[in-house]
Formats: sequence, C-alpha cells, structure tokens
Amino acid sequence: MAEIVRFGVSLDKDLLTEFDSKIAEEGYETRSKAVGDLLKKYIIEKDFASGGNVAGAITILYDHHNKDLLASLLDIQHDYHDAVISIQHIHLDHDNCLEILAVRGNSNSIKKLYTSLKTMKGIKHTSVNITGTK
Ligand code: NI
Repeated sequence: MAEIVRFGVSLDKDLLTEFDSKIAEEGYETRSKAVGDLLKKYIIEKDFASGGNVAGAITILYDHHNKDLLASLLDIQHDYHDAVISIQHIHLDHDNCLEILAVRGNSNSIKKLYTSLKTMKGIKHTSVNITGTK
C-alpha cells in the first residue's frame, strides 16, 4: 500500500463548494478520494497523449457476415500482437458481433491500432477506454 501524504491547497471558495456538491452527487464519501481520482485521470491522460505505458480496452461493433472485414480484423490483431493481450468475442444477435480487445503497452501503438480499427470499412462503431498500469 502506498504511503499517504497530506498537503494544503488554496482554492477559490466557490469552486470548492461546487466541487464538493458534484462529488457528493456522485457518492464520494471523502474529498481526498475524489481529488485522488482526478489526479489519476490526469496522469493517465498525459501518459496516453505522450507515448506512456497504458492499459485499456478497445471495443468493436461489426457485422460478422462481412468476411473481408473478419480477415482484416484478424490481420490487424496479429500485427499488434504485442499490444493486444486478450480478446473477448460476443455474438450480440444474428448479425452483430461485439469484440473487446484488452490492450497494454506504449500509447502510440495503442492509438495506431485504435485508428486502424476505427477507420476500417465495415466497422459500425469503435471506442477506446484507457486506464493506468499501476
Ligand atoms: Ni460473433
């Protein structure tokens, strides 16, 4: 468990009042947890933007009747085998498949993979959700 430190912060009173109201609505029991989550989010976003080490999930929605698309999807997953650490495939209905790619590694590689999937013809929707690795 990480060492906990206390520090003082000077803020605009109205800003803090609004922040406390918003985090209470979300269910945070302490301001420390909410501030910690904001700091973590900031660090992960900076890491993702600057080529840092991140983990996350890419979701893909597509029609499985498109055989060319299936081949392209497999090819790209092999091209990025270092980044793609696990794949879950869900048959949503007769036509549609949802794939969740667990990814980890350099954010530039994950961004390239995401862009390649997003722009692939036949893909209905793609999203990426990034988190930290520690
Ligand atoms: Ni399927």
